[in-house]
Amino acid sequence: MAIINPGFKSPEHRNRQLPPGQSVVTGWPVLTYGPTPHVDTERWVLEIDGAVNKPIKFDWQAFNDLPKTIMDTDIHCVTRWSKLGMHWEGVSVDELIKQAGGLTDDAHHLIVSCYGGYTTNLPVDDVINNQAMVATKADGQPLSPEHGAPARLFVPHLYFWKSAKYVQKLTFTSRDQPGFWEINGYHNYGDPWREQRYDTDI
Ligand SMILES: Nc1nc2c(c(=O)[nH]1)N[C@H]1C(S)=C(S)[C@@H](COP(=O)(O)O)O[C@H]1N2
Ligand SMILES: [Mo]
Repeated sequence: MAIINPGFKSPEHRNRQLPPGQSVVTGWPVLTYGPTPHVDTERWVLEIDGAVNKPIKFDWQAFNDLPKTIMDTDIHCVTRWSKLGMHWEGVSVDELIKQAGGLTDDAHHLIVSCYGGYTTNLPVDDVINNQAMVATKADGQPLSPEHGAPARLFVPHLYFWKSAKYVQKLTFTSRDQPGFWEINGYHNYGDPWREQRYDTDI
């Protein structure tokens, strides 16, 4: 007869849940380069521009009137912590692209700019088809200033530095443009399952 111990997780199980080299945390570490930007929703604007048919800006009200999406998923930081089973809410990047009249044929990369100056870059293929959102809530709560209030990009299948906090602008481009960590030794793509931490990783 099998003895069920709910506290036990086989290594195989752990391996399925956790990318290589990661450890589970129960809290939620804060990683922000430089001072925490405090972005008032009164002055917050999200801009979608570049290789779209109709560049568009949203104020906080207009953004919150858009249809919402949710993602239940884990997050993985390149500093080796993973947080499991989070619940995120926001507006999908698909919806934002739709609002901007769709992408033009030469839209291959997304360059993300933030209040405070942080930037990051992702392939368009990684932010469409319900893989990414501009998130306003995590685990049922509005984002705190430390975690990116009022809104951040959320792309959980890549290392968490791609999930830019305090997002201000999504620019679609034909050419890639490495962002803050990508020009400072980190991997250009950042797949946690392939352990693409540094620019020397394949
Ligand atoms: N604007 C901005 N976004 C950012 C960062 C930052 O320094 N500034 N740090 C990145 C890094 S390295 C990580 S691991 C995650 C951390 O998010 P958290 O502080 O909510 O855990 O945010 C990412 N987004
Ligand atoms: Mo990070």
